[in-house]
Amino acid sequence: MNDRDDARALGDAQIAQFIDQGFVRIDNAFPRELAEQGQAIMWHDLPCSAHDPSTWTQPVIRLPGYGGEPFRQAINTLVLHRAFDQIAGPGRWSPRDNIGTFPVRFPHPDDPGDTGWHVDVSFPGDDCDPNERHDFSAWRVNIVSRGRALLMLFLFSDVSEDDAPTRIRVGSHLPMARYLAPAGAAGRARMKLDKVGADCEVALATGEAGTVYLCHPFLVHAAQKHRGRTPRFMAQPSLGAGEPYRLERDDGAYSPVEIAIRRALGMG
Ligand SMILES: O=C(O)CCC(=O)C(=O)O
Repeated sequence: MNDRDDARALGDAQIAQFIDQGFVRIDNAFPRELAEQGQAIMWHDLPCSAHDPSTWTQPVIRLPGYGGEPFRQAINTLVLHRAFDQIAGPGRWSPRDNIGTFPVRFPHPDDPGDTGWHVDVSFPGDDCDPNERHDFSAWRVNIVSRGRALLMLFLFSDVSEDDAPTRIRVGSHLPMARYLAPAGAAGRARMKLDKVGADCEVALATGEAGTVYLCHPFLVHAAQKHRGRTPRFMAQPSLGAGEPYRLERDDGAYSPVEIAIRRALGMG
């Protein structure tokens, strides 16, 4: 391995997979001990007991954003920073200390009511109230993913197929780019994405605690009901943008996120 390889977290096949499929899974992206410490903090904040399933009376509880340790360390490991450089491009993402919210999913017979196919929105439209901090219903996404470099899934518990892994439409970032392109810089809000990528295979975001999925911001995904035995802890922070993505570059230094969008639009 030479010096250049040393600074790479992902191999060429993983980068190619990201471009084609819209995501890459990184095992051991952060230490399991940090996931365990994070879970302990969250159990303290939850209105139920880790040791008594009879107290798990709701299918999902959304915990508010977490910052500080151990969350800050989990989102800032060397391997992740190197992968962000490789996927989003150096200077095109901004580091974050806060890991955001956790939709904690519990084994429960009720439908959680939040399992629709979607992409995560990334910037407020002109019609949004600048003082409103919780209502994202009119937020937008545009063809250069203004404000969002990546979608990320951070597993803070072991997630098997039954433990409500996030569903991913493999390769759906490509039709999603074609859906966004005609809307230009203004982008789209209040999108109904049931049909976008509906013919794509579905992958499940499973893995051990410490696994991270780096996803193209246009990847269509959805939650699902928990059918297992152990509550699922997963954060889904955005990676904020640094220098905005661009679809035309004189030097041709496109990042894999940009390459995927260009390919979808027949530009590269
Ligand atoms: O909980 C999940 O598996 C995904 C949740 C999600 O995508 C969301 O809340 O935006």
